Amino acid sequence: MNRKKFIQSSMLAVGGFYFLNSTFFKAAQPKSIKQKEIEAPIIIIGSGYGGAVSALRLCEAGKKVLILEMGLNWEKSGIPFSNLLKPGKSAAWLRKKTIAPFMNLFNLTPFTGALDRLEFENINIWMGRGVGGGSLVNGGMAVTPKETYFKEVFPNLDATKFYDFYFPLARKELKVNVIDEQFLNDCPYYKFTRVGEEEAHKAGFKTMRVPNVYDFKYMEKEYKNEVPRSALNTEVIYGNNYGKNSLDKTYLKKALDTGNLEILDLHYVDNIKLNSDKTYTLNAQNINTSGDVVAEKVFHCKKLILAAGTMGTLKLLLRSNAMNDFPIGQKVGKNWGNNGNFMTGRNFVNPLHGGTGAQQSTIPVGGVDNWDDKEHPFFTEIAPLPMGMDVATALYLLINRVDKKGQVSYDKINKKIVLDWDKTNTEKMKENTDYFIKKMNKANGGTRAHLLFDNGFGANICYHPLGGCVLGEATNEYGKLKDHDNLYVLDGSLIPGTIGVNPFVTIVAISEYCIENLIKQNEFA
Ligand code: FAE
Repeated sequence: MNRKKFIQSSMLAVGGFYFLNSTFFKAAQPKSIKQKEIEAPIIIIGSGYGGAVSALRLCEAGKKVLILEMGLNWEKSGIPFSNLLKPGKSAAWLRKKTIAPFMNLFNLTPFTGALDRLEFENINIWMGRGVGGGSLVNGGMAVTPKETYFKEVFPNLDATKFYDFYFPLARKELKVNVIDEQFLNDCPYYKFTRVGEEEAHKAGFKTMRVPNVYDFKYMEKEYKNEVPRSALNTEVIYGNNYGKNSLDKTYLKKALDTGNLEILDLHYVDNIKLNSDKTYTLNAQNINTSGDVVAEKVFHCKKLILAAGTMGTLKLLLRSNAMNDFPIGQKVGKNWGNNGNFMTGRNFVNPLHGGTGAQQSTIPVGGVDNWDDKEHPFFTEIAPLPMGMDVATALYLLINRVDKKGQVSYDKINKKIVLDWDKTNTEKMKENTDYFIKKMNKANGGTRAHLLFDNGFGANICYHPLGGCVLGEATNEYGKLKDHDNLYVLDGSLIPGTIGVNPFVTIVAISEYCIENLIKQNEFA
């Protein structure tokens, strides 16, 4: 085949061939499926944080980059995101029911929505799908880790360089800002934060203001009804139509503006092959918004960056290894963690004074910082619960240390990834949660929210999967995968399972550090 032409199309036999390759999508009209061969110098799989950072820096260096993203380009599609009270197209990735952490009472018509959930025996993992990856659905909390913990997690990195340069750079590019204290004190939509902080203080905990990428000036205008509402209209985990500086508005926009980036959305990469000339062949499926395969595509590239998110990258590596003898070292799949995520809640919170508020902003701005407590180290977000009525319930997402790491592997027979993770991995997290809830209730009244999760303990809720392809272990010091000359991993899988706070600022900082050095070393020359 001629690989010189940038784009070539050819009709190939389908039928049996297609079904062998397919993982979970179905063919729209099998007879009409075309197989296309496409060549690009640099391909990035995934358009989340790691992918967006790599794309921008490579494009700025004058390189032509192609991003393959399985989710939809929401901005281009013109399809609005739905809110929590009226879930629609964006609410779930090809599901018949919503997949929020609880209260999934809504039926859906399957659509390539922005929120996806991977289900394992002892843990469910949520992630974003679409151009912008997790930035489309996350709470925007932009937290820089504590320097002492960063040093513990990454003993080989120059922490001073990170705190002086890469973290500030990440915050600037992501447009991180902080809510105005007066607005926070006055706005009824932040009663849940005010109550949460007062109660935490009463219980003897320290609180902290949490920065965010949501534009708080925009939110102030929302409140005054000067602009369309988003955070104040229960929009968040199914996407925000306004206000949030997701990656499509920051890194990806800048990269596209260089003219060097092309993004193909609704392109799912199923597996990768390493060719004898050290280039890569990618087998991909172009789907429509119902999940039907409309074209089988084969991409060829000299340089490949895996930025499919922790679970996506691990699946690609492990599946390609099982299918194509794709070389991966012993360390791939090891050192995985849930970033200590543990969800919990309290009922009968502030019942005599209007509970936590009937109207709540979806953007968290407060947290309890108990990290320095030797016995019970944790950080917890004071999370909103915007149900459209006051339920006098406080919701918390704790972030703990991960004392016992998990492992990801591939089950060849059932063709799926397997996660070695059970109750023993979350024991200490549960103990911390119990301690926190008891202390809060003792000082303020209230009960553990027994009807939520498993009797109030959400050990199985994970928003922050990290690790499995750890920097300096499975890769070299800048993310180049061991045993490869032309493949790099740049996403959450580089972080060894824990970072002590919400992770995207760290993912961006690490990606900036890696891509800068890879470019300096002429890896993409
Ligand atoms: P990610 O952003 O997940 O991007 C990976 C991309 O690759 C996605 O767009 C996928 O669709 C795409 N992809 C995967 N597999 C394939 C394939 N085979 N072919 C083509 N494309 C593929 O990766 N973090 C914070 O710091 N603050 C928060 O407030 C926060 N809130 C969160 C709330 C929710 C509900 C969730 C789910 C996550 C939250 N996170 C938060 C976590 C954060 O979004 C996550 O750590 C990052 O998005 C991970 O970034 P990556 O670059 O690793």
